[in-house]
Amino acid sequence: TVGKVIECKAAIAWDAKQPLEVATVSVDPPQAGEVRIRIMATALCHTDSYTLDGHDPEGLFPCILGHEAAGIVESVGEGVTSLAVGDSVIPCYQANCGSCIFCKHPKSNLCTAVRQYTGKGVMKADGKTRFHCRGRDIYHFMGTSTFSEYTVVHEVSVAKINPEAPLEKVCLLGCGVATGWGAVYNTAEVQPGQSVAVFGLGSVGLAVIEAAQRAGATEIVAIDTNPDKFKLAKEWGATKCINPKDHDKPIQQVLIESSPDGWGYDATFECIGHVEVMKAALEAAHRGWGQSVVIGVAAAGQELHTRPFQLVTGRQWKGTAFGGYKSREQVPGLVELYLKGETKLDKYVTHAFDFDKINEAFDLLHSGKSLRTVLTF
Ligand code: NAD
Ligand code: AHE
Ligand code: ZN
Repeated sequence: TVGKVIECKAAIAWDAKQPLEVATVSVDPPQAGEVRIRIMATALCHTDSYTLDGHDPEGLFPCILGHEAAGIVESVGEGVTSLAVGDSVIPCYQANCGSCIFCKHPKSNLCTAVRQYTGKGVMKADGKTRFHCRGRDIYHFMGTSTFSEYTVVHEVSVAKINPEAPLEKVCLLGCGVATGWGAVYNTAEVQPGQSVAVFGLGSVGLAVIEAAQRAGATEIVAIDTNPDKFKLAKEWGATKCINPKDHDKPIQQVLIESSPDGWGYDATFECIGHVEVMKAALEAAHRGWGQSVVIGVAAAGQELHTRPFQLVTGRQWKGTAFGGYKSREQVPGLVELYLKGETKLDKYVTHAFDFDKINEAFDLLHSGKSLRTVLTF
C-alpha cells in the first residue's frame, strides 16, 4: 500500500540564529526501511539550541530540529519488520542496526548504518528529505526531527518501548537524561565510594549526579556559574556545590585542594560544551587514575588542550555519545527502570507547553530557568 502525504504542524529553522517558524509542512510516506511516527511529546536539549545558533559543523538549513521525543508509529515502509503501526517508540539519534562493527563491539554505540545520511539531513533510501514546505525541501536533523507532529525516521533508529509508558515523560530518555546516566554507568563506570565532580547542572549534569549517587559515589561536587542551580543539585545528590566565580584561583585548583585526599576526583564530567571547562575537568581528575568524561558539545573549530603531563601522570580523557547506550537494545530497559519508579525522571520536566510556544521554550532553556520543557501538539 502506498501511504499518503501528511500535512501537519512543524517548527522550521529557516536559518541559523532565527526564531523557529511554526508552519504547515508536508511529510512524505515512509520509504523502504523507514517509519513515520506521530510525535506525542518532544523536549528541547541544549544541542538543538547549539545547532540553531550556528555552532554545529553539520548544521544544515532549512531544517526541522528536535531529537528528544516519544511517539506512536503511524505507518511503516517496505521491509520494516521490527515495528508496527501503533507501537510506542522513542526515536534515537544514535541508530542501532545490530550488525555493523560498532553495534557488534561491546564498547561502542556509534552505529554506522545510517550515520552518513543523518549527518547530511537526508534519508538513506533515496538521499532525499521527507519534509517540504512552501515548495522547499526541509532537511532532517540528527535523523530524528522531532519538532514536527509527524516525522520520518530510519527503522534502525527507533526503540520500541512499553506501551504503558507516559510519553510526555519518557521522551527525556531520547537524549539528555539517558546520556548523563550512561556516562556514569557505561563510560566512567563509577564505583561505590568514589568521588565525582560534575561541571554544568542542566539536565545532563543532574542526570550524572543522579546516577553517580545510585552507583554509590560518596563525594559528589557540583559546579555551575549559575548558583540558582545549587538547590536542585543538592536535591539530586550533590554533597557540595561550587561556583567558579566565587574563587580567584582556577576551578581545577580549587577542586583538587578540596578533594577527599587532596589529589583530585576519581571521575569528572563536563556537561556544558566549553573547551576551557573540559581542560579544567581533566585537570581536576585524580592523579594516577582519574577519568574525565567529555559530554558537552563544543562549537565548530574549538579544540582541546592541556599539558600532556596531565595524561602521563595517569589521568584519562574520555567522551561519550548518548551515554554509550546501544539505543534500540537498551532504551526499552531505561523505560522499564522509570516505570519501576526507580528514577527521578519526572523531576527533569520543569515546564510543559503547547508546541506553538516552542520559541519560549528555547528562551527558558537559555535563561537557566528550565531543565526540560516538554511540548505537546
Ligand atoms: P543546559 O543548557 O541545560 O545546561 C548547561 C549548564 O551549564 C547550565 O546550568 C549552565 O549554567 C552551566 N554553565 C554554562 N557555562 C558554565 C561554565 N563556564 N562553568 C560552569 N557551568 C556553566 O544543557 P544540557 O541540555 O544539560 O546539555 C549540556 C551539554 O551536553 C550541551 O553541550 C549539550 O549539547 C551536550 N549534550 C551532549 C550529549 C552527548 O551525547 N554527548 C547528549 C546531550 C547533551
Ligand atoms: N554534529 C556535531 C557534533 C554534535 C554531537 O557531538 N552530537 C552528539 C550528541 S549531542 C545530543 O544532544 C553525538 O552523539 N555525537 C556523535 C554523533 O555521531 O553524532 C559535529 O561536530 O559535527
Ligand atoms: Zn540532546
